[in-house]
Amino acid sequence: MIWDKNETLPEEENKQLQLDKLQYIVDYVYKRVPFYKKKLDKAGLKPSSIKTLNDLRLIPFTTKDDFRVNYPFGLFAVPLKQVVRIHSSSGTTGKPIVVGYTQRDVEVWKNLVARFIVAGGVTAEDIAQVSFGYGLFTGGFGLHYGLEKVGVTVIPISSGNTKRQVMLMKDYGVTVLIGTPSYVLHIADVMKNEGINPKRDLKLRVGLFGAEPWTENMRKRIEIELNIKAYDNYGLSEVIGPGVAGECSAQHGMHIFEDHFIAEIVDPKTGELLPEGECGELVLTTLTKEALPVLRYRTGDITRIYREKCSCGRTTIKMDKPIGRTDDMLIIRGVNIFPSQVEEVLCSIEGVSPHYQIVVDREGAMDVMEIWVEMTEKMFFDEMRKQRLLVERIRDELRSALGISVGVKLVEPGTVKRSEGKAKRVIDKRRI
Ligand code: DLL
Repeated sequence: MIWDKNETLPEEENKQLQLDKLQYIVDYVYKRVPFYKKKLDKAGLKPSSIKTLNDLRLIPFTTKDDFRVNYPFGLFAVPLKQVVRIHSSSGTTGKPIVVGYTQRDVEVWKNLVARFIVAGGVTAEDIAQVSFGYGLFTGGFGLHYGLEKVGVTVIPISSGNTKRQVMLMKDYGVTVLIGTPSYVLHIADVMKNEGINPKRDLKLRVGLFGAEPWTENMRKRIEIELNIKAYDNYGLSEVIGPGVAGECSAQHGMHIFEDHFIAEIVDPKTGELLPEGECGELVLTTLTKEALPVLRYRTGDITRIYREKCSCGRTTIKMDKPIGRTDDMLIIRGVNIFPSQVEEVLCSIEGVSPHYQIVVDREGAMDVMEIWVEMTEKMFFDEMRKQRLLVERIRDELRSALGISVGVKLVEPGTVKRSEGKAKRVIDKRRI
C-alpha cells in the first residue's frame, strides 16, 4: 500500500512542488529565526534569491554545532507556546540537541512514519511491539504515533527487560517487531535461551528496524533467525526523527520522502556538492517543518542517493543504507574504516556470531585494531585447531575487505556488551 499520493509524483511535478516549498521555507526562516537571517545576509542572499532548486546550494550549511551554540531553543521558528513536544538526542560530547514540534509537525510526522510502516506491508491487522526506548529519543514515540495512525495494535514495551519482551511477543501473538537491529539480535539470543523457536512459537512476520547502521549481511542473519522480513528506515532528531526515509517491499534502498525533505550529497571534507549516485555525506533541508525547520543540515551520515524505477511504484529518490557517520570513521594506519565494513565480513562467514567489538589502540607510533568476535556455543566446544582455522579465515577475509591486517580474537559467548538501543561497536583506547 502507498500511504500518500505524493510518493508517486512524476519527477517534474515533484521538483516544482519542492521549489514552491523551498521558497516558502527560506522566506519563513528568514523572517522568524535570527540565526538564519544572519546566515543568509552574510552570504548576500535574500529569500527572493532562490529562483530554482539549484539555488539551494548557495545557502550555507547548518551543522550540529549550530544547534549547540543556540542551545536549547535558539533555532526554533515559533514561540514555545506553539510547541507541543520536545525531544532530544544526546551526542557523545557537550550539550544535547533539542528539537521541538508544533501540533501540525506532530501530525506530519505521524504520516511520514505511516509511509514506511505500510511500505513494509504492515496493516491495521497487525500487532506491533515497539522495543525502541520511549522518552527523549525520537524512536519510541515516533513509531508509536505512526503505528496508531495506520491502525496497528501497539504494544509500547520500550527497550530493556528482554525476557519480558520475548514473553509478550509469544503470548500476545506479536506480528511486527520494532527496534534497533543490535537490540533485536539480543532479543533473538534470549529467545533461543528460552527455548523459543520463532517459526514454531511466534507469529512474527515483519521487522521495522533503524536508528543505527546495519549491513545487508546482518539483515540476512536477522531475517533467518527470526523468520521475518526486515526493513530499514532512517531519520534523525534534528530533521524530524524516524520518517525521513524507509524501505519498501523491494528491500533495495530507502525511499526519501522528497515532498518534505530535499536530499543532497556533499564531499564530507570540502562540502562540495557531488552528483547523484556518488557516495558522500547526506545533507537534508526540511520543507514543511514549522517549529524547527533546518536548511542544508550536515547529517554526518555517509551514503549515496539515486533514482531508479522501483517495483513498488514510488517515484521518490532513494538512499542506500548509510555505511556510518563521518565521526565514527576510524583511520587506522592511514586507511579509512567504518565499523559496518567489519560487520559485513563477520556476518558473511557461516557459524560466526554477529556480536563483535572493535578495539583500537596504539602500540608505539602504530595504530592497531583488534576485532573481538564472540564464539557461538557450538564453536566454544570445538577443538582448538578448528578455532584457529576460523580465526585465520576471519583475519584473511578482513584483510582483503579492509586493505590492512587486523587482529582477531575469539571471546567467550556473552562477552560483548549487549545493547538495548544503539550499539557501541568501537572502543578507541587512543582517546581514553
Ligand atoms: O535515531 C531517529 C530514528 C529512530 C531513526 C528510529 C530510525 C528509527 P537520532 O537519535 O537523532 O535519531 O540519531 C540519528 O542515527 O544521523 C544516523 O547516524 C543514525 N541512523 C538513524 N537511522 C539509521 C539507519 C534517530 N537506518 C542518527 N541506518 C543518524 C544507519 C541510522 N544509521
